[in-house]
Amino acid sequence: MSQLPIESIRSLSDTHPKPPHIRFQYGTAGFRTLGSTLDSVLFRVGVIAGLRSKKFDGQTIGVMVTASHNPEQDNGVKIVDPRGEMLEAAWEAHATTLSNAPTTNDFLEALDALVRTTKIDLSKPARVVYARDTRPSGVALVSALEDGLSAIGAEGRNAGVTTTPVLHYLVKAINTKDTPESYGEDSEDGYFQKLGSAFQSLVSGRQPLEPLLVDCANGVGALAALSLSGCLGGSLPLILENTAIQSPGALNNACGADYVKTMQRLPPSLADRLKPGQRACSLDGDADRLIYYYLDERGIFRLLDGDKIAALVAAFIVDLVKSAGLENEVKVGVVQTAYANGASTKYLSGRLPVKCVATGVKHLHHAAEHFNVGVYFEANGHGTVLFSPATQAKLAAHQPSTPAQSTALNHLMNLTRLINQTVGDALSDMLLVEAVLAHRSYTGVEWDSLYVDLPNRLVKVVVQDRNAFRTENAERRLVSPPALQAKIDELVRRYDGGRSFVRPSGTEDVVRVYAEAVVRSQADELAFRVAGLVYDVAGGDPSKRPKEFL
Ligand code: 16G
Ligand code: MG
Repeated sequence: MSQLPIESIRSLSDTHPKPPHIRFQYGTAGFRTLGSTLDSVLFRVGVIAGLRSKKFDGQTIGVMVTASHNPEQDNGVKIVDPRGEMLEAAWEAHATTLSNAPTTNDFLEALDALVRTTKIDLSKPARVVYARDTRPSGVALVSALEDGLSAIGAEGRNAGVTTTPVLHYLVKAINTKDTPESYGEDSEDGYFQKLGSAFQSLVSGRQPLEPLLVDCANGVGALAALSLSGCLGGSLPLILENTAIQSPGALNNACGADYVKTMQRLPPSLADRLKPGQRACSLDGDADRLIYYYLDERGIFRLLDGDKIAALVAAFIVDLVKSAGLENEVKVGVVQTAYANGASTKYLSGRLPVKCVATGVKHLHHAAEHFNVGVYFEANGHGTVLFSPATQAKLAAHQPSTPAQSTALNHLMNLTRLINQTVGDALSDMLLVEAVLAHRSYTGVEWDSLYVDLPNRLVKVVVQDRNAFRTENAERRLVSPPALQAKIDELVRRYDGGRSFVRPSGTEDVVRVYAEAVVRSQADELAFRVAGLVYDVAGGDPSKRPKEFL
């Protein structure tokens, strides 16, 4: 058995010391914090990714340097497993432990323990593909990562500046290259060509689409959307907005999917740009979230969030499956979280199976794998559609018995090429939405009217210890602190169509409160009153209780 290259790790690790007094955590979306504190983490992630690759017999592992929708000064890093999926949970814990080893010696000891407990054969090769978004701190962080890769002797491939979903795609494409499961050419251009050709086949013969305004959040999505638009052959005119990737501080600032969904309003920069009735969408800072919207004829902002996307797409796929003559063989299901608007759950569960899981892409992704076709979206715009391998084989083998069946089957096959199967991609999802709108001849108005959202409100509460909050039933109920859930239930009963839940955030040191009700003022009041209950039980100093918590 080979040994860890102790000396090479030691000398490079000493140039990337861990800052004292900071505790890092590989959370829901990897490590994420102030970019200036992450140097040692990136170095160590390089070493860990190398080991993870050895563990998989030299298959390529991905590393993405991004902090998504966070402000520009933040940065982060996440590891992508060989099939293009998020890192396995057990290794999230290993990554956390290794990132917190105080000294180089402690780091080496922890590495040694990891190699022994997970039985890694160090003689195997290691390959890692990595990319970053447009954050200024990314340049130095990538070079720390490269030091980590060289310390462990991993072969690195720099995919440059690209989106999170492209990096996930690359991992899968590299690992399936020249195999029967080949996922496509292993380059960004190869990916966009694949999406572009699937999209053009899907919309050919339909009415030309009106131009779509795309808010690129002043991030990497601007570059990606530009490349993608070159692969669409004019089938979808894109008007790219918020593309200032060089302007300091512009990233995600008053724009992007998170801003639009949280504020439930138009990015101010689009105020003079969007005409009533025109469709627009916002990407987030690493282009894995998508939110649509439009202004109605009175100029009022209307949101088409992840729930509306799920409703649009799931109903379309169900219809295609039926038209292809496959309704008895291919079952479509939907996965949501507690944040899904109650009206969307009602709309969907009247049509197909709907499952609710805990927040975070990996939970939705895994649940969606249990369906033949699993449509999953978080209300915040993360999501995709998974076609199980058996279903893909079934589509390929199915003999249509009428021309109509054949057309529907073709559309389904094109959807499997259009939709990113590794992780949600804002740009792939955008093409998916546009293809469905073209098929249905829907404008934003008709899409919006599939169901009417219940008014809802999200509130953050700063508490002394968010770990005191524990949930069950896919985060819809609290089991601790004791007795709090009973008080929430008591309150919710007083509101028409009321629903509320409380969960600790996985990305910020706060507790989140969600509430919805039939009337806007009631949704707001319910959210603030539940927030008040939370504050009283766990917030600390009563004199600091926010006054809006009634
Ligand atoms: C992360 C998750 C997202 C989730 C959000 C919840 C990924 C790639 N991202 O951004 O899915 O909705 O966290 O944040 O998994 P919260 O726990 O702070 O509410
Ligand atoms: Mg993101």
